[in-house]
Amino acid sequence: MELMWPAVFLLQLLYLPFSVNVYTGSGNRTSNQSDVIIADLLEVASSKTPKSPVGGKGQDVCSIPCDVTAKLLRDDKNSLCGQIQQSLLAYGRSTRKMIRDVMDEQQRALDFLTTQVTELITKMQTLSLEVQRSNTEMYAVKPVQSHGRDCSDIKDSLVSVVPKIPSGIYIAHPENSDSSFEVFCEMDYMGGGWTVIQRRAEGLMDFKRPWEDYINGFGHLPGEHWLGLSQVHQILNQKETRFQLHIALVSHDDETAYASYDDVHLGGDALFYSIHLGRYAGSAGDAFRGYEQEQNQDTAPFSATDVDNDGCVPSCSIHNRTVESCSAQYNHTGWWFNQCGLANLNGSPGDRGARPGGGGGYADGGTHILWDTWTQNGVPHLIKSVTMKIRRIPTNN
Ligand SMILES: [Ca+2]
Repeated sequence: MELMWPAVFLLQLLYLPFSVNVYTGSGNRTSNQSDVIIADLLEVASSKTPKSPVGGKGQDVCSIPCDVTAKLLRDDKNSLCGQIQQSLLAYGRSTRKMIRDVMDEQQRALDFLTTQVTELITKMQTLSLEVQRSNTEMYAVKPVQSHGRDCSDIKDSLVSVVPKIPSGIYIAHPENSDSSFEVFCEMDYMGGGWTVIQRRAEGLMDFKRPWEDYINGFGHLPGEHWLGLSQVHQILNQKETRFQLHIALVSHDDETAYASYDDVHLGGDALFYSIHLGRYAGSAGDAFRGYEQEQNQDTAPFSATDVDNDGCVPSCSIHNRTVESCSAQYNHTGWWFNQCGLANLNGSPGDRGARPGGGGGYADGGTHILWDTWTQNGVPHLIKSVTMKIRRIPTNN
């Protein structure tokens, strides 16, 4: 019976340190507490062992000497402490792995959500463009298969046979040109016969375009678009014709203004489609020419973000800023920039709140539609929409 005590204590020792470890969560404290437990157990063992008076009856009931038992217990303690430390290390490793796994899982979930959000934004933009297209197409109907050299010519040829000529898409085939292309004709505005060469409205069409796009045109003819320098040049370059340019502006406050030039023509591709303007008339001011010589864009060649023909060679200082590329400065749009000038109708319509102080001009960083001679209390209007169109000037010949 006496031999059973050490065995029982050993079994208790096997379990106690683990339970202590779980609740303390500290390897150092476990080691100290194991010492205490073993000391307690030794004390209990000695109290349970019947003590006999020295030299009395039953003196040698302790068949295993107490110092041997203590040594066994110490060995077991050391062994258990080692096991506990190994367990703690394994526990730490598995915990770190678990945390890593959880974080990886979270990252995967985040990546998935990011992808979904991006897809939704793309879908929303596509839908917005569709809505814009369907809104504008309701008055464009379908391309009218009438054609002529330009919208003025088409109007002249239809006016005697059609009571009311509708605005919409027609086919232009300029004189001496070997190509024909679609154009949007405004047949109601100021007598009709206008070929639209540019239109900004909602700002959904991206006008940050390379040189090639500005040459060939982009956008939707009934809505926001740029007809293309090549096409405009073909129309303006017809023999024995003169064209006027009309620019109609609408501000975010729904005020309107216009600028008109009684003559306009473009240089060819070798001259980078430089613009040449006649006399100005209008209510918006002559932003093409500006107030000072360096602001004058008349005769300036066209520039885009990838073709720099502007007047900043190699750079110019505008409002204490060094500017090398006006296109880059003006939101990577294309225009007849000089240094850089007060006009850029290819900027973004933007929103009312985007411009500090509510005004226009260079201070906004040049991302907006700029026609900075149109001012109110000395501050340029914030422009919501613009249309540029050309029409033949009747000649006596
Ligand atoms: Ca430059």
